[in-house]
Amino acid sequence: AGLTSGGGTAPHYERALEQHDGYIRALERCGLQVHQLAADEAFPDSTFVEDVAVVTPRCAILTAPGAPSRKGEVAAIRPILERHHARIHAIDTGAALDGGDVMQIGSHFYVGLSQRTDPAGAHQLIGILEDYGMSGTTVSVSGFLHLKTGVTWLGDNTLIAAQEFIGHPQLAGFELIPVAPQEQGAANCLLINNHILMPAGYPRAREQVARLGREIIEIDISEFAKIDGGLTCLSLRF
Ligand code: CIR
Repeated sequence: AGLTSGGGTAPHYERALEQHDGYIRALERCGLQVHQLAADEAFPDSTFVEDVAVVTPRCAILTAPGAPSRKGEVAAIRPILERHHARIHAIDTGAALDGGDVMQIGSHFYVGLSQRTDPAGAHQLIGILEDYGMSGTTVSVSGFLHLKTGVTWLGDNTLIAAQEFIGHPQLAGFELIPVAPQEQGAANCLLINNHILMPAGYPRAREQVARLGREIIEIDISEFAKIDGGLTCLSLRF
């Protein structure tokens, strides 16, 4: 029952659970320890846990989700983050910021200005990051739900990017792997250690990403994609 921009079929629940298990196994294969959170039945989009917090090595920041139906997700994540992070900040509820708009590359954070993140939310986040010696810049987003729906980091100086982000002035200086319009879903990849998690079903993008020499793990997340979810959205990594 999550939010969706498309009018397609609803996710198949049992299949979604299986795909979620597959995602967890893939994270473990990358060497991560996974803390699986209980389902929060009050918030159907809460499986997209990336949107409610930005976790950095120096502090964690609770966001202010841009979708009204998702604002209540934040309260439940605070005590969980407190177990792992001593320094927790929060974006003011009057502003809007979704974690899906935050692309971290080292100590620099690219923050998408999208339907879900406004300039006030982005600038608050960047201010907090700067207090900890990190930095951030904004990137305008028009054709995607979030920045990372259309562009993600693959390590070194490389991004995989949908057309909108090719030649984007706020992302200058990167080597870009362009995804074809019919493979747009491939732009949301997830680099973990030396592995790249890719959504299954995008052979052309896979071939290009393979040239980077990292191990590719393909994961079928078709049921989450039906409600605009990608690989990054389903976890918080730290
Ligand atoms: C939403 O519209 O909020 C969810 N159905 C999808 C959120 C996807 N999250 C992400 O890209 N970080």
